[in-house]
Amino acid sequence: YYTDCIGPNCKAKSTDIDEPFDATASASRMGWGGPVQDNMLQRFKYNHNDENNNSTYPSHLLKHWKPMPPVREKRGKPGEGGRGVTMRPEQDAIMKKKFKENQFNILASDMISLNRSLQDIRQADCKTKHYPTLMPTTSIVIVFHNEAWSTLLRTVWSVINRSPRSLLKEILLVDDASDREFLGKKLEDYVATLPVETKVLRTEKRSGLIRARLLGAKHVTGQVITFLDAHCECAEGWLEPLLARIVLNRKTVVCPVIDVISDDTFEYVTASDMTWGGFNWKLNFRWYRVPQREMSRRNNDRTAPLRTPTMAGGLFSIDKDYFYELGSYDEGMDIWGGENLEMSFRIWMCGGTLEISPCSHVGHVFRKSTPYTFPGGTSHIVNHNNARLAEVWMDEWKNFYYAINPGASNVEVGDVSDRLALREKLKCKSFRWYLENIYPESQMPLDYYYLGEIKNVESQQCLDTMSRKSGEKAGMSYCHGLGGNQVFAYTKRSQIMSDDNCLDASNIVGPVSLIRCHGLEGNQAWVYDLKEMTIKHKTTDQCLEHSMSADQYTAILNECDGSRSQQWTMKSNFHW
Ligand code: UD2
Ligand code: MN
Repeated sequence: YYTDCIGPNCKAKSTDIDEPFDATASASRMGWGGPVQDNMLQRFKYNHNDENNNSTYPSHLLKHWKPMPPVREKRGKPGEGGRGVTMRPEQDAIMKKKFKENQFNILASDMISLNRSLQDIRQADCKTKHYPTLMPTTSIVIVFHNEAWSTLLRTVWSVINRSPRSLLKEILLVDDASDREFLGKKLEDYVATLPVETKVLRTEKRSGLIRARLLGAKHVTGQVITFLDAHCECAEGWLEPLLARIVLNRKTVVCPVIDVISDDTFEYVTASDMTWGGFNWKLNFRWYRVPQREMSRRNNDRTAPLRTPTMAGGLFSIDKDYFYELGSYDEGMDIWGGENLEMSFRIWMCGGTLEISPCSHVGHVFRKSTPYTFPGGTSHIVNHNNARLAEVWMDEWKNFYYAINPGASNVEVGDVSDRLALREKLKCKSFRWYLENIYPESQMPLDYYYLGEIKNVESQQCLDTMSRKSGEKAGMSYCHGLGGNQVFAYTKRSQIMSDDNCLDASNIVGPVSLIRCHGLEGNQAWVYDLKEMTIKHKTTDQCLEHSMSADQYTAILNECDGSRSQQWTMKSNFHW
């Protein structure tokens, strides 16, 4: 997925909005008579600016933040410069055995220095950007449950090595009831030797990442909270662009571009800065390509902050006071999941801004599955968290979630009255407003006629995605009435869609397929005729038919002939 940028937008010339700036001259204009001292910055309470999203920082107060003195490149040592490491074949067996403990290759991580260097992977224009002279301090909050020693401490070292000391207030490590011995006293002894104040906090019992972050946030003394996962590496210049946005508007929540640290070799691989965060009906966070609309808003400047509908969740900076004003996190959410979309919706709907800063890069080890336990069962917990966010923030669009994920309707949501009261108190806008203004490209149709199963009159079977991927043909099967793969929305844009795929007639005659919705009508536009009960392909005027001949488990496109195999009902028999 993380392909590099292709297509016309990528070549767009970046225009650097910042003017050149002489820090010394400006400092004397401010009456300081010399270069800005680090301790002055620390005491400065930056100017809160709430309302004006388009404000710019006075250019005479901008400076070029000098890069940290680079960590001495230990050429030849494994993994330096972000390179991956390779294992000797005889290590294969033990590597595989130990992989499960963390769901990444711990042998590779252990071979690499905690202090390893990385390439400066930023776009050229990012390296010469000027940021406000006076910026808030930040505390880094890293929560973990049974994280490996080397990944956790490489995260910490990357913060120390690549953040301007004047901006870094402290590092807070929140141990969420790990039962690995080395995360006990030994960790405390180790962090006591670090050059930046680093504390270890501990939850009394397993709390999940949401409540663990809340514990960390409580101890923050900096002006901004910056959250990181426990298996990250911050790249050169990662922090300044995040804090600079908060200076301009403290209701801006800023994420870095999340690069990929290979779970196998620990190679640092740059991710595309042309993707933003979205979500599907199942309420999974997903990366999608940034639409031209947003590119244009940024004048095709690929270094300009990108407004994103949602964030991945683990890596972001937020003004501390704003974090609490906005309702911090939903404490009713357990272990993992849901909090990222919950906070994304809350930010946008309640008057904030959520951005990705393309000049800020932090690597993260993406894992294919989770290494730790979910007490009570993974799907139960994730469904519970997602149901809470759907109930509080999504208005009628919560039905898409319950329809495609029937298991979630039975899950106990718990009390959400506090969160609803918060939404009231903050006078947050509706989910429709969010879809219309922030995320018109969403997979959730704004207006739709129908959400439910589509049943063939003759065979009494239902259209079924069969969990197939985009590009494969649509299926037909016994109507089970449970939703899931048999749920379709018939939208006012004439789509018949299931999650992010649409019924598509790319074969003029023959089976119809399910293809990623493009919203451009064409092969994906259908008209349901209530009286004739036909589903007609708009451009060819052909009818959808349950093929009973060669392959009876598909729907095909055929000349309309009035037969019962071309009649369909759209009637809902779901209870939500
Ligand atoms: C992503 C986010 C993660 C979080 C999650 C949804 C990124 C890079 N990661 O999943 O931050 O938003 O989506 O909830 O955006 N942890 C605990 N206690 C627990 C479980 C986890 O402290 O009970 C820690 C864990 O050790 C890690 C962090 O929480 O440091 C995030 O967990 P993850 O890395 O398993 O989540 P990830 O990256 O799959
Ligand atoms: Mn993670």
